[in-house]
Amino acid sequence: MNNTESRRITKINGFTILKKKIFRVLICIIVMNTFIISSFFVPNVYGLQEEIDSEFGESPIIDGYIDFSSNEWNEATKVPIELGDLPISLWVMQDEINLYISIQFELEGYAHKDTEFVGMIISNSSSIIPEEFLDVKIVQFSNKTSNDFIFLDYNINNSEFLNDTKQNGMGAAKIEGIDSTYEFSIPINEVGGDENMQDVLLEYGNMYAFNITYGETPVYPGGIKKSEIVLITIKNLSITEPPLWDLVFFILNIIIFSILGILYGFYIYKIFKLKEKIERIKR
Ligand SMILES: [Ca+2]
Ligand SMILES: [Ca+2]
Repeated sequence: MNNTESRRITKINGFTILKKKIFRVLICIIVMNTFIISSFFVPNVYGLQEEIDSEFGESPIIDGYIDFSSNEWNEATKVPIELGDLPISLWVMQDEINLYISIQFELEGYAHKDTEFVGMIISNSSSIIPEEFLDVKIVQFSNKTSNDFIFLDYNINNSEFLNDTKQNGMGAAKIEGIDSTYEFSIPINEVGGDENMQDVLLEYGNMYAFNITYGETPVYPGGIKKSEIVLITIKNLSITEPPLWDLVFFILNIIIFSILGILYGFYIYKIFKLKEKIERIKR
């Protein structure tokens, strides 16, 4: 190979390396652009909804009255949210058996209708797609002056609100002057009327979408005038267990698995010994 040929080959190799480098840089640019552009188009499922973590606390009395003298709802997670153009206070807490939700807002006297209601349409999961909302709890006023109301439990089938065969949970409310106070309790880990899945099963540690609704006429869902979806996470029961139990459980696990390991080792050892014995007899 003469010098000219050698220079030509070096040049070709250099050009090939350069082409490879350019190709790699181009691939990197395309991948980065695809990532950046796609991030604008991936729907942010949780981004728009307020996320609320439930807190453990002393069970409130569901009577439509917040008893501050007994520190009722003291441990609740309290968040302000906008129900359309209506600012409300949303309080969330739980004990071992129920999730508790309180909704409070102010309306001028003339704006409080006799048939005011507040409801919660509950999703089967954290998904906010309409098909996932299956369970409805409503406190419906029939007369605000005499404070007459009823608690209603519905299930949704093809967008139609159907009465549950059995009501699960409780709800109560009070309208005093400009103040409306609603209190709800919903069982955790319990399915009511489960033959037809009439309630959503709220499980510890899971997040659920709640559509908080306000309306003025007892027609559902047509009477709903304002609503807002929030995501509520039910706190895990195990978090409240004393750490001592976790430690005891951990130690017990180690002991049990150590014993099993020793027994298994002994078993293998015996098999080998038996094998040796058989071979000796054969000889
Ligand atoms: Ca109360
Ligand atoms: Ca229901």
